[in-house]
Amino acid sequence: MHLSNDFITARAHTNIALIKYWGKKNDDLIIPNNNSLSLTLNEFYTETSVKFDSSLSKDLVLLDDHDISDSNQIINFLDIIRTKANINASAYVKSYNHVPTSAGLASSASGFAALAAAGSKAAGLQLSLTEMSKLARRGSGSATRSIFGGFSEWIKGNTDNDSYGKSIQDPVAMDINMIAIILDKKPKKISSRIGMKRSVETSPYYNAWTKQTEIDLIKAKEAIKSNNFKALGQVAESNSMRMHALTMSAYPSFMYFNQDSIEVINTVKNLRENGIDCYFTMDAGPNVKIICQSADIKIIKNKLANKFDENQMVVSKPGRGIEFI
Ligand code: 2P0
Repeated sequence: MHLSNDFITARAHTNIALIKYWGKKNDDLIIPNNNSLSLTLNEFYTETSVKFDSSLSKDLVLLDDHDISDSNQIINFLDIIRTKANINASAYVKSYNHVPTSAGLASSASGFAALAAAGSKAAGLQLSLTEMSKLARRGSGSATRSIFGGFSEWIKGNTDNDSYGKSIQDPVAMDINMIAIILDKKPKKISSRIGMKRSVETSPYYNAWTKQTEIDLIKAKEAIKSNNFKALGQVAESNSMRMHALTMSAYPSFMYFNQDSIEVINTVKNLRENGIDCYFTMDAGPNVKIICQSADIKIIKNKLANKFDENQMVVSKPGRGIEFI
């Protein structure tokens, strides 16, 4: 393989699932139990530069200028790239998360997507987007979808070779925004990796989840195809609550909501009762993302302004897929 002499830099945007990934059938290869579907966002992204250098004695990994070279998840991922490229050299990785007003939404999705793109190219591999997506998946499941812009789907598959992301629609045709309501920047107490495993192993509702999610996915894809914002919002909100029901029905039970999350959810429902077409989705933490159309952003932010600062309400639009810069 021909190693690049210079750093290779890639940018990946994070994504928020409208139909969630929650549970694996293979923990090592990160093969999920169900397909998922997401919107890549323009405001949150990671830029990562990688160089493989045989004069280095070990991998050096900097995230926002902090040394995180002891991260097993990243070193293992670099090993996967080295094996694929048949090289031994250690890597120098410099990564920066770009999140407005340090929103605490930096995610492993944009991080591993950017590392897969920059790392594979720096190692001399020339991967297609599908192959890059399979590689990103080995770092973190949600990264599979961040290779693509707009709406993308992660096809669950069964093996390392048939579990990958694909573009559903990019650029996005409908007017769709996500307002991330930043309620807590602290790392979550129960990581999604541990939380989803506990849900698979102990929630009596887990089988119902996988069945229902197949139905939700069909509805979401139809809504995207027919440009139906309302139908997409409705199914995304229901699917998110079904995912959270798995945390509450696990043993020991756990919850990602806090009091502010519930307040934002109730505000969204109240706005809807008053004719504002908006929906919510939540991931493995208390932050709520409000799904809305451009004309309603102002009224939604105003409604929340008595409780939250302007910099706690970050508006995103659809973002682009992986880019080399
Ligand atoms: C998703 N989440 O579809 C779901 C919904 C959070 C809630 O993917 O174990 O960091 O690295 O594959 O991708 C977050 O989990 O988990 C996630 P791993 P990941 O976006």
